[in-house]
Amino acid sequence: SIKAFIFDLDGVIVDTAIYHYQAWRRLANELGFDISEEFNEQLKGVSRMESLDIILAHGGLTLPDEKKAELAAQKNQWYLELVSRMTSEDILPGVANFFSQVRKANLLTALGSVSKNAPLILERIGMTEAFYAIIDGTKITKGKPDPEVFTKGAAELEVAPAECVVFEDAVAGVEAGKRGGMFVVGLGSPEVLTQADFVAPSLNALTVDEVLERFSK
Ligand code: B16
Ligand code: MG
Repeated sequence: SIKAFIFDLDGVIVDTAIYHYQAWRRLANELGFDISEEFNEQLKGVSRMESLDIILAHGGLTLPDEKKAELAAQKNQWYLELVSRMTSEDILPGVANFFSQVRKANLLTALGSVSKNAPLILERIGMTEAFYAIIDGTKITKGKPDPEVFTKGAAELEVAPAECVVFEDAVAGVEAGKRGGMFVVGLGSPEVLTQADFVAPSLNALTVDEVLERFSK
């Protein structure tokens, strides 16, 4: 039976993708090219350095590692300026209600985010206490679509992967959950999140009972 829900952060609990995009775009512009919002889609759920590599390739640039570290740090500084203004108002619609149902159902909760800034964001929005386990970018060696971020979450909760449901908005994240042996609810479009067990537009469109019924055998 299902014992735990594991949540992605960006795109599920909050929408920080827009801040990542603004900061990466500022960096690309300084380097002499631009990135579109559509291009930004492929950066969702991908680690900071991997994102930088994708952006530099898009701009046709090859740079030494020291320069890349400098650029990633600059982007993060701009990103943090945006994140530091976040409050509980930035929690996505339906999240608070969904979490109160999760508590009533006595389910365990974990965060599975590749972001090194995840703990800071949870503090800003006042949701640190909503998670029994927090797995972030500092605790993993491989980003999504590797399942590490989710399997570590299950291990910390002391539950089996088959007892977990992952909530994910990114293609790489859905793949990570499936590779980890978990049930995956995709949040977004079914045409995009084809590997998910089922897809809903957002947590606002779901009830905990509905999710549990889908995966009860
Ligand atoms: P940081 P998630 C991911 O968060 C973002 O989707 C992705 O765009 C970002 O590059 C990555 O975190 C790393 O973030 O630079 O803050 O360490 O979707 O796994 O919650
Ligand atoms: Mg996400």
